[in-house]
Amino acid sequence: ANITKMVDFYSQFNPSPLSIKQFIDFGLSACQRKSFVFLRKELPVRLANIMKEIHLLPDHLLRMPSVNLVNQWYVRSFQEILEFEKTDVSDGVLDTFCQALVKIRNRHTDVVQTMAQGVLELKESHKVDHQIENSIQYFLDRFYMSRISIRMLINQHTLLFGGQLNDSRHVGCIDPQCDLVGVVKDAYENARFLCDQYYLASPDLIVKEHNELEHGVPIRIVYVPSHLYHMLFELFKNSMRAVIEHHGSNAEHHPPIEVTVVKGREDICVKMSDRGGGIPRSQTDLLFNYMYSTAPQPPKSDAHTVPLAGYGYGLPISRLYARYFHGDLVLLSCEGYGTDTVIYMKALSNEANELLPIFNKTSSKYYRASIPTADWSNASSNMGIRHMTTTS
Ligand code: W6P
Repeated sequence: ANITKMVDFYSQFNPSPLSIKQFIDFGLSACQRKSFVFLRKELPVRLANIMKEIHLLPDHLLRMPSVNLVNQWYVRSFQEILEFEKTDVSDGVLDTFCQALVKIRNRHTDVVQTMAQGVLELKESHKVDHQIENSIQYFLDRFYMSRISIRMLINQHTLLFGGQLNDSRHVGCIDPQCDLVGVVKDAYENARFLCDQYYLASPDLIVKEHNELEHGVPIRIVYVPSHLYHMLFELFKNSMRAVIEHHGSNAEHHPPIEVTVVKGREDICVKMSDRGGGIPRSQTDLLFNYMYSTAPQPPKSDAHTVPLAGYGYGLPISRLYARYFHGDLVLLSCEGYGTDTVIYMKALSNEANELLPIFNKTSSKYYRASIPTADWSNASSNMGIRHMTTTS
């Protein structure tokens, strides 16, 4: 059957979101056959759902060589998994499937960079209006979320069944007793290393821990430590840069970055507070805007010219990691003083469900409809002239 028909077929199914609890139960019962049978359907469904959206991208973007390349990777990976659609399940097939997943994961390693390159190509060759910018923001959030989820499925399967003996407490890439403060300190140390290298200075860290349910007991959570690390490392880099640049790298003293880690009944919160001078409220949304964050990489001729933070998709993708299991990442700045960022996570592993984009009529509308902006007053349409308006 031809590829378009198969994509159409699999895109009719909605992806099946799993909770962290289900990932763990699945991993502990560890039945490779069951996992194989689930994935040979679920992976094509998730791939097909997002492949349909790739084709709704603005034409100019779709024609950029980098975007084309990414699209080809998806087509090839989709085809490779369909090879297993109707096979009998033997040990040999299970092994081949694992190898296919590893190959697919490697093929898609540079998707984020390559899409960013495509956006850059578009910016440099065409005028990008608000409508196009909106579609791209909408698409990339969904596209990267889909990618996070597909990689999660592949990682779980290959870690559980890929042959490496499992001698840790981890269930695939999930740590059922993840030491949150430990990950905070680890991310801090690594960001600080970069900060020291670049600025010859770095702010200290103060960590406060509050376990509301079991006072004094160290906080442990059920989570994917690599996702947590990714978010924290990104936030630390941004906070450190703000602090050092606001106070000057020669300053006698830099105010520390304070991290408060809290476990409540429903939420787990990690709040990071810097006194880096903050940013105007009008600029906070821009930090999560892919178009705005797409700048040419500065030349990497020597280590000291690599900026600590502020280029690339670090913040919007960190927010996707938080949202992936129904958490969030929010930023609140007080211009002139500093910035707070909060990572929210679900405290209950059965509430931590994957948040997945689904392709349907509603999602396709976003790529055509213009943004409604005419139902609130705005300064530019209020130059002392009163218009008569009609509702239609
Ligand atoms: C700032 C700007 C920013 C972005 C993300 C995280 C922390 C901070 N601090 O000043």
